[in-house]
Formats: sequence, C-alpha cells, structure tokens
Amino acid sequence: MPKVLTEDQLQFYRDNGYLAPLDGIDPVTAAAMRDDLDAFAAAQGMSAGDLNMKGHLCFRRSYDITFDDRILDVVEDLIGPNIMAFASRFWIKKSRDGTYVSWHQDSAYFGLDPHELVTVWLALTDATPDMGCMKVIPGSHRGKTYGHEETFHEKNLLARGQAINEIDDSNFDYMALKAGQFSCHHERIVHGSDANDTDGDRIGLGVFFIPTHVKSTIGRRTACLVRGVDEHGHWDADPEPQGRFDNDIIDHIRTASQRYVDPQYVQEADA
Ligand SMILES: O=C(O)CCC(=O)C(=O)O
Repeated sequence: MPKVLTEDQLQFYRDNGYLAPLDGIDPVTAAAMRDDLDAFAAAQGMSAGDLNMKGHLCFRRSYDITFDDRILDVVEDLIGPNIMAFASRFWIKKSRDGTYVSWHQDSAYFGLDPHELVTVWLALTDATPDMGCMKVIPGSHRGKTYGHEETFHEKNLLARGQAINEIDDSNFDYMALKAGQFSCHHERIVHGSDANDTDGDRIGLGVFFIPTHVKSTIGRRTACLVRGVDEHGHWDADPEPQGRFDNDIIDHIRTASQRYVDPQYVQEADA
C-alpha cells in the first residue's frame, strides 16, 4: 500500500520514469536555502553549485531537507522504506548565463548497481521551460544505456559535459516546477535542460536517493541513511554538518566530487 502516491502515479513513474510536480517545502524555506547559498558564495568565493557531489552537506538546512517526510514519503513509495541519500547537487542557472545540461543518463556515471536511484529535484526558485527547467524523454529509463561524449564544454553544468548525441529527442516532457515543489526521475532516464532565457535565476537542489541494497561499483564510498535500517553495510557514513554552514565538510565533498570525475574509476559510460 503506497504512503502518498496513487496507483496511477506509481504506474506513471514505472512507464515514464518521472513524476512532476509534487508539493515539497514551503516558499519561506526555499528562500532561506537561497540565502544560505548566497552567504556561502560570499564567504567561500565560490558557488556551492560548483561542488559536483554532496553540496547539500555544506548546509545544515539542506542536510535536514534530506530527512523531510514530505519528500521521503514519495521516495519510499518509489524505492522502498530503507533509504540513503547518496549525493546531491545544487543546480544553479543565473539569469541568461547560458549554462545548460546536455541529454544524459545518470546511471552511466554514478557507479551504482542495480540502477534504482531516484533523483528528487527540489525547486528553490520557479523553474519554467524558458528558465531552463528539466526535460525528460519519457520511457527512456526502460531502453538502452547510451554512449556519452565527454565534451567538458564550459557552459555545460555536467561534471564532464557528458552528452548523448545520437538520440531521437522529438518527444520530450518538461518538468516545470514552482519554488518549493519537486520532481522525481529515474537514474536511467534521458534528461537535460536548456539555457535560462529570463531575468530571474533558476535554482534547484537535486538529491540522489538509493535503497540500502544498492552497491557502489567503483569501490567503497559514503552515503547517509535518511530513513529505515541499513542491513547491507555497503556504504560508510557521510559526516553530519554542524551549524548553518560547515566549512570542515568541504574537503569531504571535494574528495567525493573528484572521484566522480577521476578517469581511474571506470564508469558504465566508459566501459
Ligand atoms: O538542473 C538541471 O537542469 C539538470 C539536473 C540533472 O541533470 C539531474 O538532477 O540529474
């Protein structure tokens, strides 16, 4: 018996590989998270969005969001009751900055087995098609793993600028959200986003959730148990941020980010 999703929503996710929009946090909390990001950028001289993996650990508030029942009840309906937050990323497109995300599959790069990860993309601002909200190719999570070209293009927000070039993208769906809402997408779905062509910023926090039985295929890594029990022990524990910001955690985040792009860890896309 699902906790919050209807049978129709569950069937939609199975068939199409995504769900949107869903109600998440209140706009006041979304605004407070944007303030956290601004204060972090002022203090560190860099954007938390530049941290490819686990950016949410910089902040107590975004760490707490990964335990939020409004989000986890949905995640539980999709992947079961024992849940870990494997990583995260702040996706920040400033007004007209030209950044975009090419078509890609997360499963090709996350180094996980089996592919049961669900990403919760939580909107901290509105995200509309002209702001470059996410778009997905429905049903592609049930198809093949595509080859990815690593472009390292400077405007591509992906760590390696990885891009699927050979794909029929004539049929895609936008996942438009209002600030505080979230979408869910399957690890294998082909997805991307266009540039933000508006006067406002488009900001979201993507949190990558896995059931505890999912293993790392590129050696032992860290994650955080956010609900249920971990009877498998495949993951070491992430550190817990102390206070509004935790500067000490940044080294841990940098190590996780570097490993994500380190060519010595062969991923599915390279194999
Ligand atoms: O924020 C975007 O436009 C892309 C996000 C994304 O690729 C993801 O959450 O997996």
